[in-house]
Amino acid sequence: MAEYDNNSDENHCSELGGHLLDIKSQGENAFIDKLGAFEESIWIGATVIKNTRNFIWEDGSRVDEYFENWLSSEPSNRGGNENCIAVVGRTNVDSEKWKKWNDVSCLYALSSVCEFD
Ligand SMILES: [Ca+2]
Ligand SMILES: [Ca+2]
Repeated sequence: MAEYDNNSDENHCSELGGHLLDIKSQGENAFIDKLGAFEESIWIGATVIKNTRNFIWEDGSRVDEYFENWLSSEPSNRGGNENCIAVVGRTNVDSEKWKKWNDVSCLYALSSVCEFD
C-alpha cells in the first residue's frame, strides 16, 4: 500500500471514488481484524473539529456518538497537533494495544484503508 498524509483532498481514497474507512460499530471494526497482521499504523477517516477535541468522520458524523476503540491513554493530543486518528500497527506495541486508536499528527505518511459505500 502506498502511504499518504491525512489531507482528505490528497488521500487516494477520494481519487478512487471512496473515502477513508470509518468505523461506527463493533461489526465494522471486525473489518480491521480481517486486515490481518499489519505492521505500521493505518489511517481511518476521522479528523478533529477545529478548536475542539471532538472528532468527526468524513460524512460529518461525530465519532463519539458511535463506536470508539481508543488506546487506554488516548486521545492524548500530544504536542497539541494530534488532529487525525490512526489504528495502531503491530510494530512496537504490546498485543493488547494492537489495532486500537491513537490520535496522531495528520502529517504522518501512513497507509490508508478505503471504504466504498
Ligand atoms: Ca464505515
Ligand atoms: Ca495520541
